Amino acid sequence: MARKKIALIGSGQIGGTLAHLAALKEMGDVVLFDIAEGLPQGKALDLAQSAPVEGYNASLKGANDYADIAGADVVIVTAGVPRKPGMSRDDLLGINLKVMKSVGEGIGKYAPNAFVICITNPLDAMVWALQKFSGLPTNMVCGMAGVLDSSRFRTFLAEEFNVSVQDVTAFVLGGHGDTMVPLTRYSAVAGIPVPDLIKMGWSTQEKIDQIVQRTRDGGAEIVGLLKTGSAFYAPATSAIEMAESYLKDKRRLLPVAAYLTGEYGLNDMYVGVPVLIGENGVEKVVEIELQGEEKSGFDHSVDAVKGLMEACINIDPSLG
Ligand code: A3D
Repeated sequence: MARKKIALIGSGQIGGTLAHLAALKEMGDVVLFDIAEGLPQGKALDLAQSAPVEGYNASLKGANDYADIAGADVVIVTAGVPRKPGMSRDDLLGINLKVMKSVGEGIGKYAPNAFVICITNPLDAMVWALQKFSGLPTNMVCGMAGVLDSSRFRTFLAEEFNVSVQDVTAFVLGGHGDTMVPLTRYSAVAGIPVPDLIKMGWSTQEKIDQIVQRTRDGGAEIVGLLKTGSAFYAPATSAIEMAESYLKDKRRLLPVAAYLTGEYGLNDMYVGVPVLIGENGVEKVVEIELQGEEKSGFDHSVDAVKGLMEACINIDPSLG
């Protein structure tokens, strides 16, 4: 049986980490693509030289030509620019929209059967534009944000409760921005919901509110520390989890920026919702009943994403 092929569009901080993880996990052969000449080739060669030590079997190749991604089973897109201190994700829209056009066309031409995961920010608007530019089916194009945001939430909750991160589950929905919606009611330690843990005296509402805010600001906290770019280890790991669910038909239920056709009362847009990822890509959008502040928070987040989509249409009317 031929090995699977993983194409990574963008070979920067996240792209390089994705390649390393995909190789270590023997997910398939890896092609690193970038417009920067030498960067993908250099990273591919460096990673290939780690294979004898690690003992993994995967070919790694760097490329500046889209023809090299031909036949990819999974494509993960990180092409574009990341944030610097003081910038919001939305400030990246103008530059990254142009990048999505060339990337979408390249994928549409050379990897039309791939499962595509977009990571480029501002995420929800970029994955929407990428799907349109690529022409791929909407169930095969999705965005990574919720797995990362939920993982940040889980990390902080595990610290607060002083329990293993393995026992903490959490959901963060909505757009990947300052308006994202960490759902405390659906977050739990070994099945015990966070509101019950507060009643049991494990924490206070005030502390949980601070954790919710730290989760929302999780990306900015790292940008502020790094100063030269944004987070890359956890974003890469999160996208790999989604890719594995597709390649191995794991049927994981994950928070993902998915295309909506009436779910949550929304149409023709991408936003973070729980979905099932299996061999057919995004197989199902799970509609949970949002209450009170959850609903108003989600609506507010959706409005922010719609505003970004409008800004995209103003720049490129073909998206309208
Ligand atoms: P970086 O290390 O700068 O890598 C981006 C790469 O894209 C660079 O190597 C560029 O040369 C390359 N590139 C630029 N234009 C093109 C093009 N037209 N075609 C192909 N490659 C191109 O950034 P990074 O890896 O740190 O971040 C990548 C993106 O992910 C940024 O937009 C970040 O904002 C975003 N990001 C998203 C999340 C989410 O949770 C959604 C988290 C962290 C970062």
